[in-house]
Amino acid sequence: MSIIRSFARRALLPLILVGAPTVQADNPIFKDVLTADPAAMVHDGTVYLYTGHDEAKDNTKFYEMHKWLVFSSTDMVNWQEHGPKLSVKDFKWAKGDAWAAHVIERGGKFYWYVTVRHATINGFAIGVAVADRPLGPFKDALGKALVSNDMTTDTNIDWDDLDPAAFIDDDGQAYLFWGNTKPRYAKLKDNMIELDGPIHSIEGLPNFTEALWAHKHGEYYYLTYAMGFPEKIGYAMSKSITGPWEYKGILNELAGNSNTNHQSIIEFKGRSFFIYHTGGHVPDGGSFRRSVAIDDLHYNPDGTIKRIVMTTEGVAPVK
Ligand code: FUB
Repeated sequence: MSIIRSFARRALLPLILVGAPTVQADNPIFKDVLTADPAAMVHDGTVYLYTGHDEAKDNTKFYEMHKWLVFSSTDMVNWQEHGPKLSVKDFKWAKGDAWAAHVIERGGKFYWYVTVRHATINGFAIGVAVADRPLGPFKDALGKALVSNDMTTDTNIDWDDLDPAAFIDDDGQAYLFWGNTKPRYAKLKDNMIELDGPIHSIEGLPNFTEALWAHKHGEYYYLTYAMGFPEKIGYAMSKSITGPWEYKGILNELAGNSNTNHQSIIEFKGRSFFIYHTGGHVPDGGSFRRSVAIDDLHYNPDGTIKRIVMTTEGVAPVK
């Protein structure tokens, strides 16, 4: 980065932007609020970024998360903060833990799949809220969980039903991916708020921990996911969204001062982006005080993905 550009970004831009609800892109991209578990969606020339919100006062305890935040950008550098748009309280059947979530559009409606702790069924569960616009207002679409721990009794942990990620294939069939320890998916009905058939487990994702994300690029489908603990991000490829999946290697390194790394991958105006979290705010950041970062993602000619280079500079603006 040239001195002039560096000076402009560090000194001039904040002055120019005084009063405007925007922030710089340098990683981590949001300095004034803690963000985790990013899920990005491109809609009508705008990137909407939905995140969790770490509220733990220090790193000695555990996650403290009650709501989800929304940000938007048209260039991946200047972000507008829209504040919290959904909270655990919007799901009457849930009792806490606004963990990882994902928003997807279908037929002009926006479906926000969330991880929460169920109030009456032991363990984590997945709910879904719906809105007519990307910024809401969102409301619980079902009045009950879409997936609860009693539907997946083949594991002996109660946190295996978390981190939902939806995907709509070219033929219009929608799928929901999720899981901790055991990766799972099920078809969604066209209404996006009911499972359509059995819950399947996914083979071919070694060392799977959590944070499934499904996307397609060219002729290939990709499943990225957090592996091991502390987490690296690995990925697998397939010619079909239902597999078989072939593991292709590590995509992103340990996030340093965060045990988790939770990724989201989008294509926007001809470029690909890897959006993830780190323990960003050194020295008060860490595993329970995380911050979202964005770096470029590049494919090889054979469809495999180059290893991510995590930076503090962040990405150049999209034109
Ligand atoms: O934010 C809470 C949990 O940490 C998420 O559900 C996981 O993906 C991990 O990032």
